[in-house]
Amino acid sequence: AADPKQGKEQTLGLIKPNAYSKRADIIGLIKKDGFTIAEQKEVTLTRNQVENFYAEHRGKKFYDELCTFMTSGPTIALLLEKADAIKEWRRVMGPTSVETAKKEAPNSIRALYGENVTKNAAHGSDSPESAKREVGFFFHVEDTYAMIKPNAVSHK
Ligand code: RTP
Ligand code: MG
Repeated sequence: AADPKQGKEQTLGLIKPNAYSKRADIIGLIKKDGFTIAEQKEVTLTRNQVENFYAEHRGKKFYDELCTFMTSGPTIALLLEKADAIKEWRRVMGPTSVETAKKEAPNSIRALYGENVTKNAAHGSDSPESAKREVGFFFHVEDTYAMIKPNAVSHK
């Protein structure tokens, strides 16, 4: 979501479980690249949470392996802010495939910290709509979702 006051955009970044031990290095790169980390949270995702987060991939051949991996250890969730943050963060992460990342973007996070296409170190939202949904998944749900999801506003 763009902030008209600063011209900045928000996106959801994840440091996936395989890169948790490198989180300090990765956060250093993120800051060096000019992102503001507006919020940060450490969470070990449950199977249910991952299946919901990655619901768009349900039924694909990599879905089960992806969900198992994402519950295998702690994840760092980051609310990132920068001009054009969604595209910028995906550029900094590099291609999904670590093999491709190493060839085409050797300084990218996935080239440096990914192990394979599943354990590829990082996640980033791919559109303003998914950024809004994914930021709400980890942060301030009351601000982002309650407005549009009728059954999330009932406190009775
Ligand atoms: P992400 O959603 O995690 O930012 O990654 P992405 O947009 O670059 O890739 P996407 O197509 O959305 O896939 C989500 C995650 O699933 C795993 N994956 N494995 N074995 C495979 O062929 C395969 N393809 C995707 C990766 O962990 C990918 O980041
Ligand atoms: Mg994706």
